[in-house]
Amino acid sequence: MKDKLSTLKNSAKDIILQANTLQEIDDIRVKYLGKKGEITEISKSMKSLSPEERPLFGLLVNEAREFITEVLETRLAEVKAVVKAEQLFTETLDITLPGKKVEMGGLHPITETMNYLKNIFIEMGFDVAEGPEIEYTSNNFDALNIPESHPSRDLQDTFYMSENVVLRTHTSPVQVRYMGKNKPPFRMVCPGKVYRNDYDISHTPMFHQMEGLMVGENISFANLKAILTQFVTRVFGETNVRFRPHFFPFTEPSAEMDVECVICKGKGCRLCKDSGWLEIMGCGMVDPEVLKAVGYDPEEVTGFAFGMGIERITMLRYGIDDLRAFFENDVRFLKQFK
Ligand code: 2NM
Repeated sequence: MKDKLSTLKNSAKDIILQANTLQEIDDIRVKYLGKKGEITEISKSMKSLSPEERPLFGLLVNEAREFITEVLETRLAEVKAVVKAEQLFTETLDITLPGKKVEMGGLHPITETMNYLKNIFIEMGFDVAEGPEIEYTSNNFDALNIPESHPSRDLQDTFYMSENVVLRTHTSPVQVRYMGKNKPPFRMVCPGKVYRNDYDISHTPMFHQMEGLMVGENISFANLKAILTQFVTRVFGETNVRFRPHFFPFTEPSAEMDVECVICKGKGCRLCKDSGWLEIMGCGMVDPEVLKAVGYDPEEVTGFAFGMGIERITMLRYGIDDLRAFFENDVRFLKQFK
């Protein structure tokens, strides 16, 4: 019996040392130590032994089981190490390969232009204010001297939320609110979205504006011309400008400001409709009625105001000839402004 166990141990050891896979090792474990394994079978022969012989036999069987277990475990660790090493070798990844490219986004040309224009005014000492896009008619029309009968108040031109509430049709209500909270002297601009019920090749129901306002003692049309000429020079470079008389309900006198055509430099072309000039903003001296409406005394302070469309200026800056490009958000278009 002792010899039989000794033979079993040796043959088990030989087989185990030749095992090369986790599966083989497990099969060997079952073959020797499993429920129907050889060690189990041998221990069954205990029954046929005399009581005196049994303790020694038990000791030898246990010793054989422990021996085989230990050899198995040692081999198992070796095979696992080999499997791991193979894995590390075959499953390497080349960290020098270029990664998947994540494209950076960029600002929309309207946003970028708005920031650019805003900064020019900030450098000239202007404050920046924003306000709600849903406004009272009192701020959007009444305080701005726009009469009840004015066509811009028409349902056809303005989006009404209710009788007294509209989507602002310009950013001027921000200036009305600003004048209610601040005392002159001040200079401020208000960039933002505005809404008009108008939709065709050259109009979108939402567009962007920036308006400005400077109020104080003895603010004059000369100050208006100086500030706006400086501004236009910063945006378009050294260029001729002109002011044409115009009418706005909220300014008196009022004017439109033109720059020499950026394409033909005044010679006349398709863009400027052969006039040599491009209209870029409206402006004027704040009407005394507007100053009164916000509680200022027009005998003490005067002011100038102006307003421009951001889409139009962006188109002139970048030579974009179709307004719709701004709203389609085709990445091939947007990418060009990164
Ligand atoms: C324009 C043209 C001329 C303007 C006037 C005011 C206010 F609030 F002071 F009355 N804000 N904006 C103004 C004046 C706007 O846009 C074409």
